[in-house]
Amino acid sequence: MAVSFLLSLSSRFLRRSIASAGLTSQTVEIEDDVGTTIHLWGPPAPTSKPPVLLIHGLGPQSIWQWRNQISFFARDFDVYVPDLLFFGDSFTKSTDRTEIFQATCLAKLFQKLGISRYSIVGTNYGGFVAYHMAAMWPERVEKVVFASCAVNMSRRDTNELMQRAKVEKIEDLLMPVNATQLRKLLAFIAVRPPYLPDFLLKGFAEKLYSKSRKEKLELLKEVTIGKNDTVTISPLQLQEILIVWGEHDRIFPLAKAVELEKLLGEKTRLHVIKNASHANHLEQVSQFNNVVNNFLHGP
Ligand SMILES: *[C@@H]1O[C@H](CO)[C@@H](O)[C@H](O)[C@H]1NC(C)=O
Ligand SMILES: *[C@@H]1O[C@H](CO)[C@@H](O)[C@H](O)[C@H]1NC(C)=O
Ligand SMILES: *[C@@H]1O[C@H](CO)[C@@H](O)[C@H](O)[C@H]1NC(C)=O
Ligand SMILES: CC(=O)N[C@H]1CO[C@H](CO)[C@@H](O)[C@@H]1O
Repeated sequence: MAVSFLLSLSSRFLRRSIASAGLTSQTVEIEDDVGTTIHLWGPPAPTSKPPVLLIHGLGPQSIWQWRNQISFFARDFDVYVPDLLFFGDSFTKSTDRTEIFQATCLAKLFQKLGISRYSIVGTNYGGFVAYHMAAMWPERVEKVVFASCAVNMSRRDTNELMQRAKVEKIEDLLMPVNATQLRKLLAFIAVRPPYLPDFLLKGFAEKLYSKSRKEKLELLKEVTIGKNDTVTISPLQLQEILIVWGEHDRIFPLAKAVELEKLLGEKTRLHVIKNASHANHLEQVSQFNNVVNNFLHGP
């Protein structure tokens, strides 16, 4: 486990496996006046396969987070894996740090790529972005998968999470800087976290969020979802929606998923993955992939 985990963190290893799935590294200027550049992995040109966008969460680089999905979905879909702003090689000169701005930039990206209709799979923070894309452009977004993402969270959920984690600031859990903090985060996102010695965890923690850390903290602070005492989102009426959740998720408890299923509307269904936590797409890979694949292929 530890060996494959370490190997997968190697950029060269990751890039080779992504390249063998037919994806290339691309950089697209979104708006010259604001200075927004998005880096993504995707097919060199659109094919006849349906496009699917995988949006990563807070954490390591996008292709690491989706490393067990990319090749699998690339068989039947045109898979696009963007880096959200201030992750990987994407950045902006704009001072807007909301997830709504991330959603707007991704929508512009796909317009520029000439892709008019696509499905989205978003995990964690990426699900917040997916929600806004689906709500703002229902004619472009076909199906949506919310993977471990409580778009119906309120300030109370955030407070309860901080209590569970015994932290005073949410970034002390979600953006660890040392081995102790990263070990805690791993225990929150995986049922069986990989065992890694402190010196390695320290190295990862130092590397993980050091690039653009200031801006990433601003992103966390400016998320509009979960800032209010009441839920602020409305149901998505037009899309088929799949919610995928780990039974033992300690970031967003399963009860949120059950509430979310009710909230989002009639076209929503929930799949619970047993013996898995927040990072269930990495913990129970084949179940996650099959469930999402069936949903994307479905009517
Ligand atoms: C880890 O970092 C946090 C926040 O900076 C700090 O409070 C804590 O003492 C650190 N822990 C160790 C073991 O260095
Ligand atoms: C928060 O909720 C209140 C009503 O409880 C509403 O007036 C306000 O606009 C909401 N804020 C956001 C950012 O949605
Ligand atoms: C739960 O999953 C872990 C791997 O994440 C595995 O090691 C363990 O055997 C599983 N337990 C059960 C009861 O299936
Ligand atoms: C925090 C919050 O408002 N959560 C909501 C999530 O969705 C359910 C179902 O509609 C609501 O009952 C919750 O209040």
